[in-house]
Amino acid sequence: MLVTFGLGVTPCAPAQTLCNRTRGSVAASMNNVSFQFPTAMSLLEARMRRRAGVYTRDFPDRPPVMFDFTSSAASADRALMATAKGTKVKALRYKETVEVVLQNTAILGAENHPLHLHGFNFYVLEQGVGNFNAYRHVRTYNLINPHQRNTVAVPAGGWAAIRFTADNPGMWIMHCHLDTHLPFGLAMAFEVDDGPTPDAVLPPPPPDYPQC
Ligand SMILES: *[C@@H]1O[C@H](CO)[C@@H](O)[C@H](O)[C@H]1NC(C)=O
Ligand SMILES: [Cu+2]
Repeated sequence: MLVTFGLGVTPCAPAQTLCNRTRGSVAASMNNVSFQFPTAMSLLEARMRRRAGVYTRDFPDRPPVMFDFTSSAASADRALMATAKGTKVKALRYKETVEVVLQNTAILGAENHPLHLHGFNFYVLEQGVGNFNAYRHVRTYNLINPHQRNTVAVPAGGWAAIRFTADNPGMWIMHCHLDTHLPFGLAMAFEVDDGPTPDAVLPPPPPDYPQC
């Protein structure tokens, strides 16, 4: 996957105070989706109950629009700032190998974001400044002894390539660990299938699990 992330703008919600009616409010997004936390129930509960309408499985593998992600022109381009909202997950098969190139954008200013993945450790294969370029950068991947992490501070205006094996069934959020960026929507989630054996199936919550 190629996942762009950074700041943007969403229109004000009808009842939203402290929002500039003409310009909208600051948001953040991954692949142009500003993550909306579900309110009816958690993602994990919706997965368990197979409840429709809480999330969708259409988190995109690529940014919907390709542009010069880290250029100063992108930082002030109002056409790029608008961000869609959604509660979208990427569905993964059990034990699928996942490579994600995390690409910061300069929209409203490039910034260092510590991206954290729940449920897995990943390998950091390579990182750099500017735009990721598959022709130049894939051959520089460290496939011998890469660092294993659960958080990567992607360089401001740069990128990091990570890999992990989806061997942990469940619903796992990947998000910016700067606390203010999480409600802005700098998040997405992976939905990982159960595996073929009983020890690879996520058990249901215990009967006495506290209710919200
Ligand atoms: C993001 O989505 C919004 C709303 O659908 C759209 O107007 C905008 O052009 C998109 N921007 C990018 C960079 O994909
Ligand atoms: Cu951030």
